[in-house]
Amino acid sequence: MRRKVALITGITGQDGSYLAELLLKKNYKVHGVIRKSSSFNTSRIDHIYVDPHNKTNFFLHYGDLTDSNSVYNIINKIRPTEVYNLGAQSHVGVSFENPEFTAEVSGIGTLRILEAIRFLNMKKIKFYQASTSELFGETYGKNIFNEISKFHPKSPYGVAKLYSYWITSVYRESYGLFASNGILFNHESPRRGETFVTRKITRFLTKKKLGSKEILYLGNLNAKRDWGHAKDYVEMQWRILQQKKPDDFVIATGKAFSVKQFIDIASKVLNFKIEWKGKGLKEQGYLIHNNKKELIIKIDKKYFRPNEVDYLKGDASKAFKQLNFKPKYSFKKLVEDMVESDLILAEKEIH
Ligand code: NAP
Ligand code: F7E
Repeated sequence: MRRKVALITGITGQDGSYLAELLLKKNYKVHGVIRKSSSFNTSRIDHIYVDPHNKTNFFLHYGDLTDSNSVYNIINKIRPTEVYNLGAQSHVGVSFENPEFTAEVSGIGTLRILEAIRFLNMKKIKFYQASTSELFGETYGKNIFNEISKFHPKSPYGVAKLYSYWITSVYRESYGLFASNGILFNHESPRRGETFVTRKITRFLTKKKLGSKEILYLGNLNAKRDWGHAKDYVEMQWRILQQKKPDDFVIATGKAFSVKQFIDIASKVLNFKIEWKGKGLKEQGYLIHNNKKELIIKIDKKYFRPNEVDYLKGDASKAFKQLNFKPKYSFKKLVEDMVESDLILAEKEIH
């Protein structure tokens, strides 16, 4: 049997880096697509990179999801057995500022890969699409979403991903491709981008622990999300492609916490106590320590989105049953992992 060869778009991102590690451990040859950038963008994968002049199972290729030729050429050259499409403009807030770019990358980018697979007649490739809980958006009175819930995206990002979800399904049904969607709810880790709310909070609080004088400006503190750990979730991406048949799966923890609750729990890990005062745009967070009160968290309107998704909680029953999904990280363990890692980073930055 041919050795498994994976192609990962978005390999420099949070999930791409964990997935690459996982697949290397499983003895895959792993190829990743990286974008040309004027400054280094490979910090999450530097530890697994080996100069290709030496023996390695890990290879990087310049390409871009907005460039059909690069997508086609890479797939043609590598002839992967599995393709994980994790590349995206993945920031919901930014998608309102760059909607067209978001559509090109997070929507049409998926079509470019599927078309390359079809043109090359590589029907044996297994294709994974990184779909998202942002497909849901509106609750319609329900407090939990599964594979058959109604979609109603609320951002250009959500709409771009909706296109990707459906084109994946259409190529599966029309051309018999092994093409599956993982509808993943929020997942975080010490490698989460620093402009996503969880990492923004853990970076801030850990620097505060070491004496920083900064103030944290946030948007909607009452938004609730179903937060899991990226390490648990990339394992499910792999398992989705190991199924006998292509299919779509929700991956979620089934528990939702607010941004404010995330702050409270992260603070507790650092032996901090936060006192909340005021309401709405006037809400403020005070750090209580040594009998002193310090104003450390304020609201800034600019972090609200034009259309907010207030509440997301997932029902992953199908994944629990079919993929034997058993997350290793609870919400508390996830927060602890992020805080502990950012504390080490903050200490390094000081010295
Ligand atoms: P991330 O950290 O933002 O990583 C995104 C990756 O996409 C980066 O490697 C980025 O490259 C790459 N990328 C951006 N534009 C590209 C382009 N034009 N061509 C090729 N690659 C491009 O995202 P993540 O959190 O790992 O998420 C992975 C995937 O899952 C994304 O598709 C995301 O939308 C989806 N998703 C994420 C979550 C979550 O909670 N994390 C939940 C559901 C779905 P650079 O490093 O060069 O920017
Ligand atoms: O926001 C609120 C914000 O940007 C979470 C992406 O991985 O998960 C992610 O999208 C919540 C939202 O993630 C700030 O309004 C408050 O309600 O961390 P986030 P997201 O929008 O849920 C989904 C599943 C994906 O697919 C996406 O790719 O927190 N919030 N204050 C804030 N958010 C940010 N970023 N910054 C704030 O200051």
